[in-house]
Amino acid sequence: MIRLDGKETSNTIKEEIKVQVTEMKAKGERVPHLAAVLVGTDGASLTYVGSKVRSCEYVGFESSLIQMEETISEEELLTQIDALNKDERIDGYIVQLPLPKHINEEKILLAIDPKKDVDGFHPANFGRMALDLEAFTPATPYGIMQLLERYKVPTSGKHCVVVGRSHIVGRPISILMSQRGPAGDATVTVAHSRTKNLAELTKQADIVVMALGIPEFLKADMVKEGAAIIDVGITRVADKTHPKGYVIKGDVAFDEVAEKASYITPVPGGVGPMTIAMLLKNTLLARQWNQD
Ligand code: L34
Repeated sequence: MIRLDGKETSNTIKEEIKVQVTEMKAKGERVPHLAAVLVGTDGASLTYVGSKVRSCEYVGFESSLIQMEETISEEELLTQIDALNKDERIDGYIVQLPLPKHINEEKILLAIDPKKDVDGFHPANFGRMALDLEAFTPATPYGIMQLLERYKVPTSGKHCVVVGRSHIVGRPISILMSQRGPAGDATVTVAHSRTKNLAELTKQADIVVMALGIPEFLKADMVKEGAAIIDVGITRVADKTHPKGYVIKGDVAFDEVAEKASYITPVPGGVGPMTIAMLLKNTLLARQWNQD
């Protein structure tokens, strides 16, 4: 069993980006600038956005964190987005999800200039990605593709079962893995809450991508011997014995599934850190694609 180490791989990618930033600086070029909009004070969102900003500093990017009150109106957020679209110093930005319930997420994502949409959530980017055109690829699926590619996990002609159909993970990874190219050429099945006999499907899979959000849902008796397991789940489960008051659980019962797996991503330290690294990669691409 080989652990797909997202922490280590994300560090490698950050080093690669850092080298490119140093070269940009040496040529007198402006370095990439990422902005992150965070609405409210959700603990997990604060952690993820904080990590994104710190990683920018590490690789030599400029970064801006825009924190807004939980109670702001949709109008106020749209005004902020308009300002970011117009701000020539900002190469790319993200609006951290989830947003408060009174704000229409779809409307917000549509307002982001596709050229600055380093999350790749705008329909223009998502559509371009699905049509094999140059586009920003959403960071989490992009990170999974990088892990598969860098660890040379066989995917061509393999049966991949994706569990979950979210716009951020399940849907895009199912498209990417069925496309031609590295980490692609797989035969993909998308399973979701209405799927019947899920275990029958996952047991046939050479690769399982779990993006459901239910802690330790995938058990050893649901997977084939030698399968590759990608765990995208990241749930904070209350645990008073821990200093933070919670532990982070993936969608996979790691210990028992690891015994049967050929490859497996841990949680934490798997897909999560890769998401951050690929956001940086997209910001570098934004800088390169939108040269002034
Ligand atoms: N707009 N919203 C937007 N873009 C995104 O790409 C995200 N996502 C998801 C939530 N909302 C978003 C993230 O950034 C999930 N996500 C994310 C990012 C980083 C990590 C997990 C999820 C991560 O670094 N995870 C660490 C543990 C961090 C902890 O201590 O909680 C890990 O090792 O898995």
